[in-house]
This record gives sequence, structure tokens and C-alpha cells, in this order.
Amino acid sequence: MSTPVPSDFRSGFAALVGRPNVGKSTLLNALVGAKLSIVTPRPQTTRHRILGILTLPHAQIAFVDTPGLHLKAGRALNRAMNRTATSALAEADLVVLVLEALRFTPEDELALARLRRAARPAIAVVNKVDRVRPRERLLPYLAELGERHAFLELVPVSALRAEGIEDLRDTIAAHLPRSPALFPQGELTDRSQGFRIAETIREKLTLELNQEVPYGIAVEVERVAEEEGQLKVDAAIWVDREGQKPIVIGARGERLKRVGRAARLALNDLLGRRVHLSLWVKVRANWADNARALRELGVE
Ligand SMILES: Nc1nc2c(ncn2[C@@H]2O[C@H](COP(=O)(O)OP(=O)(O)OP(=O)(O)O)[C@@H](O)[C@H]2O)c(=O)[nH]1
Ligand SMILES: [Mg+2]
Repeated sequence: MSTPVPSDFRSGFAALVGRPNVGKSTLLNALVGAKLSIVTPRPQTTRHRILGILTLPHAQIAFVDTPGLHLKAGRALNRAMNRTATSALAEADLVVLVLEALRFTPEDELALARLRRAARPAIAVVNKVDRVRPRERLLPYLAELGERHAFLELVPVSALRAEGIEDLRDTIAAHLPRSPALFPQGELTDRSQGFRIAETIREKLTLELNQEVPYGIAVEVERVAEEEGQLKVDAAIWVDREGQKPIVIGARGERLKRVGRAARLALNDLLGRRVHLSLWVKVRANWADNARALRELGVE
């Protein structure tokens, strides 16, 4: 027998969109209460649409994290990232435009233009308010934002400090359509274990490489196997030029070792068990401009 659904239950898709680096992925993780999306200080970290499902007593919200909308999208990878974000926005029941407190750049303008074109109901989330002292400095910014677009709500939060997150959940839920839950209770994401392993490795790699190999890195999990009570993971790190290989590996392999260690610890946490990780650096010339390579890496 199925549980009766109260007639005021709400459910739908809420897309988190905005320019790179405003904190969309940090916000997804805070809203859902699980590390589903990777986070780095570098813009254009997220490359895929990532679903995170939150089931509350009165609502179920299917959050969709998206790549940051950006100008200068020259490579096939960048165009695909913008397409992914734009289509998530167009398909959402509610658009959550994420902004960084006190800033409004040409790329924020681009995100707002996409939102206007999709003509979806939208709320604006002003993130990183922990950096604003005193908080009253936000007021003129919020007033300006309200003039730029007819947002249903303007919600200041700090995703990093998890401030304002519960209110934001309730606000988003209240603007979703009346509907029974779209996903089974307990479901958290649509992403596979392999995808989450690859992303965890890419996060540690990006943190370690900092600015040295800009946007030229992809990670592919080649094998996951049960061996002697451990989970053995083999993954390839794709660089797009031969010259980047020594940079990723580092002197005497030190850098790759550090990445491997950080990734293994994070994977032990993610998978709740001991992981044995082997990383291989491989060259695939211009993979970020190669439609087939992108498909193989799951970039839509
Ligand atoms: N101070 C502060 N920093 C934040 C906050 N939220 C996120 N950040 C930082 O902002 C940086 C970018 O965060 P992400 O969550 O990766 O941003 P994003 O919008 O997903 O970026 P892309 O995936 O590149 O589009 C990271 O260094 C975060 O730690 C916040 O509320 N306060
Ligand atoms: Mg992101």
C-alpha cells in the first residue's frame, strides 16, 4: 500500500544557474547536505549537470547544479558547458540565479539574459554574504537586483557557512508546483559511482595544479574492481598537450603522489571503505575541442 500524499505536497526541478565561481556547487552541497558536486576556487569547475534530490516532509526538491555561464566560449567543451546550463535553465520549474554579493559582471548579465529568454519563474540568491560587513551594505545591491528583473524573491545566503540555507530550502519549495514526489524517497543523485570518483580526483587535481594547467584536464575512471578486500580504482588523467604531462606528474612524481593521496582519502570517505587508487597521466591532443572525446567523457 502506498503512503497517502498530502494534497499540498510540492515537487519539481530547481536549477542553480549563474556565472562561474559564484558558489553554485557549494550551495547545492549545502542544500542537499551531501558532497555531490566538486568545488574549487577556480572558475569553470563544474562541467556537467548534477542532480541533487532533497526530500522534506512537505516537498521534494530536485536541485540541478550547472556549469557557470561564461563569455569567450571558444572550445567545444566551453560551448557544451554553456548549452548544458542553458537547457537546465529552460527545463526547470524554478530557476535559482546565483550571484556573488555586491558584484554584477558582464557574465552575470549573460546569465540574466538567458533567464529572461527562458521566461521561467526565478528567485535570486545572493551568495557569499559572509564577506559583507556591515550587512546593511547589501541593501542597495538587493534593490538594484530587484530592478533588473522581476524575481519572485531575493535571498541572501552564505553557502560556505551554511547561513540562510534552511530558509532558502523553504522558499524554493514554496514556489514549486503541487505534485507528488518525482523520485523515490532516499534517492540522492542520478550520478554513478564512477562519475563521482572521477570528479573527486579532478577536484584534488585542480586544487593541486592551481593555475598551471588551465582548463586542460579531464579524468576518466577506467576500472573499478574488488581486490583483496579493497576497491581498486584505475583512472586516467587526460592532458591536452605532451608538455603538460611533466607538470601534472611533478619532480620525481611528487605532485601526482600528493594528488593521489588527497583523492584516496576523499574516496575513502565518499565510498565508506578503503580504496586503492592508481593514476596514469595520458595525452590526448586538444581533447577539449574534440566532440568525440567530450562524449566519451560524458560532457553533453
Ligand atoms: N566566502 C565565501 N566563499 C564561498 C561561498 N560559497 C562558495 N564560496 C567559494 O567560492 C569558490 C567557488 O565555489 P563553487 O561552489 O565551486 O562555485 P561555482 O559557482 O559552482 O563555480 P563553477 O562550477 O566554476 O561555475 C570556492 O572557493 C568556494 O569555497 C560563500 O558563501 N562564502
Ligand atoms: Mg560548480
